[in-house]
Amino acid sequence: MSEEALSGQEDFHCICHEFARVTEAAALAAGRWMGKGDGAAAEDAARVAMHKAFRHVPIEGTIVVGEGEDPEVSPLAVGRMVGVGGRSCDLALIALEGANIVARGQAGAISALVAGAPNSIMRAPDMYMQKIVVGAPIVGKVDIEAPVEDTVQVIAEALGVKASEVTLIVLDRPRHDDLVATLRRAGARIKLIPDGDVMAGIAAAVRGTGDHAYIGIGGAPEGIMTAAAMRCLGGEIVAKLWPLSRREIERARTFGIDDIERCMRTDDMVRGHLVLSATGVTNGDVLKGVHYQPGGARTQTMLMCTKCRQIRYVDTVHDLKEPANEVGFWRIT
Ligand code: VTB
Repeated sequence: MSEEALSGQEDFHCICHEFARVTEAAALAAGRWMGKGDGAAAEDAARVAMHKAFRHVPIEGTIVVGEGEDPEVSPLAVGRMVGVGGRSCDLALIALEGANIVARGQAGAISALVAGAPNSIMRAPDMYMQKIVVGAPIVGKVDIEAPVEDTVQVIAEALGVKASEVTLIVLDRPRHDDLVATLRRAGARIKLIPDGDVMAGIAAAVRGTGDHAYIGIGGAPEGIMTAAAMRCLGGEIVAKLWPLSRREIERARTFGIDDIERCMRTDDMVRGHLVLSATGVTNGDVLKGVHYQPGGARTQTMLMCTKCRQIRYVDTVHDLKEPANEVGFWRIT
């Protein structure tokens, strides 16, 4: 199947909008769990809703980055097929990025998925990945092997600001204590986040958020999702897998990754035309979360499509009244 298959170049009828419904469904389900202290339940709800929503999408989608690695156990696991049939595509998905964020009612949880032509998305085991994510003005300038002090300097120069004016997002984890100390010595401003490094990367690449880069060690699946976002946004991820054991190195080999030390850039992780849909679950700097209103809910989705060459903010009011009215009455608040 050619790369055109996803968007059907012949008549240029792109189906990217279909994917927004899928992340919206997952976000609507997860949003109900905000602040309830149960991240696992929020995640389960998002997964069930996402899986159900795929029943209406005209694709033959193969999950290459998914929810778990055992297709027997999880319906959204790597290797499972979703969709009602149609165009063949690869999918990378995270039904709920930031389960603990939802559990605590904090900022920045999303539901996200990426679709591309077959073999356009890297298969990677569920392990850690060291990443630096930057926006367009800094593309090609950062190096994952460079000392972080130098990285801060490079970012500052590319943006035309002082090192003390650069804002970096870092996952709040003990493994980042040294990194944070070094960044502080370099003078940078730091935003520590509890979870959600896909959204952190997007925030760094989108203008107007005040965030300039995401740096640190997070999940590899999230890294691949971020690579897709960077392709759509014109930013860049530089990354390296971060195995914790010999077993993980061997597992990576079964995914065809022989050189675990390899430095990767965006194009090593994703290629060709891509669609990325991300819907806010809790309010964040880039996306609003699910808001409830009489008889329904409102969601905000960022739908990026390289084929359509569009980034759309899809603001959707969902009629959730039961039973559904034949003629809807809308009060958009
Ligand atoms: C990050 C973060 C995710 O996993 O990738 C993180 O962005 C990495 O794992 O939201 P640890 O939690 O072990 O640090 C998540 O937190 C999802 O679990």
